[in-house]
Amino acid sequence: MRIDVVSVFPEYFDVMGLSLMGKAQEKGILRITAHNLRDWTHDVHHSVDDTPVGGGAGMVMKPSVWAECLDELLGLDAPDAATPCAGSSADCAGSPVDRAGDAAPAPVVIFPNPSAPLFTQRDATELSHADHLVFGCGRYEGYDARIPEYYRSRGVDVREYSIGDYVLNGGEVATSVMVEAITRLIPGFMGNADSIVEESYTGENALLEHRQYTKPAEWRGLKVPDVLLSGDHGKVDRYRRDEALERTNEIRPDLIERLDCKALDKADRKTLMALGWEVSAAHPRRIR
Ligand code: 6GU
Repeated sequence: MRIDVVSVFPEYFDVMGLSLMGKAQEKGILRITAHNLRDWTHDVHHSVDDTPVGGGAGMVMKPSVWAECLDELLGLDAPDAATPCAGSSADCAGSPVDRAGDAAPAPVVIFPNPSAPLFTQRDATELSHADHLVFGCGRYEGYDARIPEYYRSRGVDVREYSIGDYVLNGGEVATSVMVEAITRLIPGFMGNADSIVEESYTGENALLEHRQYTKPAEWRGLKVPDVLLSGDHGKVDRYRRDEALERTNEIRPDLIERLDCKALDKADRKTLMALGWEVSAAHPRRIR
């Protein structure tokens, strides 16, 4: 997978050479390049932003600089200046994407945006199958809305995502989060594929994970639950599954509401009923 990250602070992404992401790059299954958006400016001040049309606080990243950058990274021809893009998308571009090289795989462009839909494990899984991702990190009050609009009109798959209900100073940290969530799902990235399957939020029936313990069996007066020491794998699995259901019920009941009842076994149903859920419809429903 090729990942291009564009930011006015490309140094933010130096950390991507560390740990598993660094190893994946050495192994050649991943290539991450951080670019400085100011490299696509032409003025002496290398300015990338301007005041918001309509007024208001802060600065907005202007479309012209982003377009030169994205045209280059996506291998798109700039439109003829004499025939500005207007009207239907078919008028302003070859169809659907007039890219320079035919064989290049379709890239996905992602703009982190706190006012966009939430990025989920489902998005991470889908994007882990892409060949080329381009992340555009906004700063200040954001970026001109015509940037994503224009590239969509050229047939590019453009996504905007928020990583949670809180405000960050820019898209850099959000990009780091998404890149990590996506790249760890690339086949060959992790040593042990099982450790992906068992994690929270993975698969259709997402539950929070059970708690983990290691040795010693008693530490500072605190004991590991006896059942985990029993050697009975069936009992251990059931104990962990019940704990996952109980913790999810407590912390994230919204995830219980999304479970597919058909995918629950008899013991799951019994546990959920004891926790106050009705499990005979498509999804659990709280009854007490
Ligand atoms: Cl994607 N960007 C910024 N600036 N803040 C955020 C975010 C993104 N997601 C949550 N907060």
